[in-house]
Amino acid sequence: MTLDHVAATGQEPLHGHRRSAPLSAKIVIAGPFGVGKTSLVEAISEIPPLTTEAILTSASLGVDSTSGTPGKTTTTVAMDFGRITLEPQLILYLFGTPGQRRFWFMWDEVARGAIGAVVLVDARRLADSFGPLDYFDARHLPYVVVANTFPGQPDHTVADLREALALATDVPVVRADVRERDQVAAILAVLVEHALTRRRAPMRRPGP
Ligand SMILES: Nc1nc2c(ncn2[C@@H]2O[C@H](COP(=O)(O)OP(=O)(O)OP(=O)(O)O)[C@@H](O)[C@H]2O)c(=O)[nH]1
Ligand SMILES: [Mg+2]
Repeated sequence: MTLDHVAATGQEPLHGHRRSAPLSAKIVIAGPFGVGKTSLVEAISEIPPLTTEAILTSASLGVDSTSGTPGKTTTTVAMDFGRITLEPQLILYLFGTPGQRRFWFMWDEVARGAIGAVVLVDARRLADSFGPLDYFDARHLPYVVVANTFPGQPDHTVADLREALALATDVPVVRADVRERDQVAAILAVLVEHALTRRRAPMRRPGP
């Protein structure tokens, strides 16, 4: 993705003012409980990330299982926030959603004004991601799907994941370990590219 690419849309899609000023955009990091949203923001943020972690209590036992992530002791109760300068002239503000269902009412606030979303999935429990995917489909917000790397996960191909999650053909699907900064940077680049493509699409006219 280049800034010429941004300018080529002809509609100043991000929140920049002048060609010489950095452009900025808001990105949502979403997905079900414990799928790695906070880990992603912490891996890439160039500022100390703002997190709102609370200790998991017995109240969530039987509702949100940590059996697949035994090291997890906290959960996000409001949001995560981080910033990354993806290119010298492109700053992304990352907003992670809370994963527990009882906090999903916050998603509208967290997602407002975003150009796109990263939807994390855990291949061991794909059905948990249907709600988050439906959320962004209903709002026509572009997203990329990231299958986070967990131990003991089934060896799904990207094609398998696309079919199992009933994704549209243009939705990018990648497998990654979101604790790895370089992998997160690549995911965000794919998302920005995808969001720009989706913004251009309505302006396309049939050829002669
Ligand atoms: N093996 C493995 N573990 C991961 C990966 N990403 C995150 N984890 C671990 O899985 C857990 C995920 O925790 P979080 O990053 O808090 O997940 P979250 O989606 O923010 O969780 P909630 O906010 O509670 O919904 C942590 O214990 C991480 O250390 C990964 O790619 N591989
Ligand atoms: Mg979290």
